[in-house]
Amino acid sequence: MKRRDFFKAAAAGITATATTSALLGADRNSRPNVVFLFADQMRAHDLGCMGNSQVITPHLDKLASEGLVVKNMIAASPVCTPYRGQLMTGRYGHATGVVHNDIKLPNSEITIADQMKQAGYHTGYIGKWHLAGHRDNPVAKEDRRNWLFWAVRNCSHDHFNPQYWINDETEAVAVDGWEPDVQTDVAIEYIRKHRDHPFFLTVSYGPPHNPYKAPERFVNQYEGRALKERPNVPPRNEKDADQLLHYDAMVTSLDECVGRITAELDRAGLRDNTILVFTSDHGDMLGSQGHRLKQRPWEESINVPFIIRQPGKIKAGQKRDWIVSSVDLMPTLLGLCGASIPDKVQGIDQSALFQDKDVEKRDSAFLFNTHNGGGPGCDWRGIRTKDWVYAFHMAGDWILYDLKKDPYQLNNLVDRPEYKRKRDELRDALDALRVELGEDLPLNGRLPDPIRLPKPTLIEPN
Ligand SMILES: [Ca+2]
Repeated sequence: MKRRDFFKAAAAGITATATTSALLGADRNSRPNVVFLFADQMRAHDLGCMGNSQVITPHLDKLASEGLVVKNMIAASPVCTPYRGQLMTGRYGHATGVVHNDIKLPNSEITIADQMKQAGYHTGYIGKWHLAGHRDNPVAKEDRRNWLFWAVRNCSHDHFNPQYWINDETEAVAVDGWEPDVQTDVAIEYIRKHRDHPFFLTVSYGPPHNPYKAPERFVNQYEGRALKERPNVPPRNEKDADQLLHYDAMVTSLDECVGRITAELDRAGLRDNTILVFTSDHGDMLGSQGHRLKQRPWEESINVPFIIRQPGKIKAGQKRDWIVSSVDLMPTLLGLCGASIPDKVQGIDQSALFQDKDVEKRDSAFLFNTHNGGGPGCDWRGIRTKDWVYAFHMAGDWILYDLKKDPYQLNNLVDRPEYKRKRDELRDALDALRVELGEDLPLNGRLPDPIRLPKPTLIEPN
């Protein structure tokens, strides 16, 4: 189907669900809208506003200058389905059962869309869902969890051949075009149709997830730029030589989409009454430490972008080193909208912190991964503070880094006797967190792949 025809079908789907919005109750000005945009597999470091001078992200950098950047936004379980479970429920995977990919979110869990709908919002979800317990079939209505407008392909990374199920359709529609562009068309139409009523729109983009292949027009923007690898990437195989280029170019394609959405909010007169978020579910090692993809405790895997703009409420131009966990997103968004937060939520409502009305409540983030669902990585648990990260696996201590002195994690201090005290302190804190959060799952499976670095360096003890 041509992009234009798909757009018409999606617009009809938006109109069909929009008719219910009059029944929801809240007035346009009583609640801020939310546009929650998230990438798949994008690292915090791949943004101009995070100090990366080679990736082209003008719209995201502008958004950052108009809002708040959190530099330590931590994916508590750095892989798709567990992150999405946390985003929906504000609860960790060990509590909901969504501990690895392709697990269905139990219908007994209360979702962010349930709460937003109850607060009078219309809800819309576009893009990748990955909480249905399968990958390719349409998602049953009861499993859409109160997302009223729905244009979803549950899980695919065929970004050049997007397909969607709209609302209750049983047949998928295949669309010509680059997936984020098509999704952004629909998002813009959703915003237009809902400008007179509070809405909560989530767009779950696919890139820069592998396969590492971006459209030529974005790759061309990098012509003449020599892209430098992060200092913790050992030499690549020749076949992977273009990975970083295509990854960065995919990020630039999302940047353009964000630019289109911000322009539409301006045009619709909704800029000031809309909370706009850009983030990602987890990062990508892209060769750092000799590892690829995600499910690792290193920064490239756990630290994700986070920009939030709310004119007049969140002071513009802030860059903060606060620790925020992915499990905090649900209660924080509910808090910003004045919606009620369910009792069983484990995350922290950071809305008052973001709006400058409170002090920091979190000094560490709990990290969890299990390998049972396949994919890279192994079973491990970890703790990330502003200055340190520590993790263990089934055979014992694994990593310890001083992030202030060693931001690229070139010196694993875990076995260094002079850091024993720090290691024990973090391990105790992690043990305490596990008890507090009720996590005691056994660690099984396999040991991690070895760490590979370009060349050893040495960090001196404190
Ligand atoms: Ca993912």
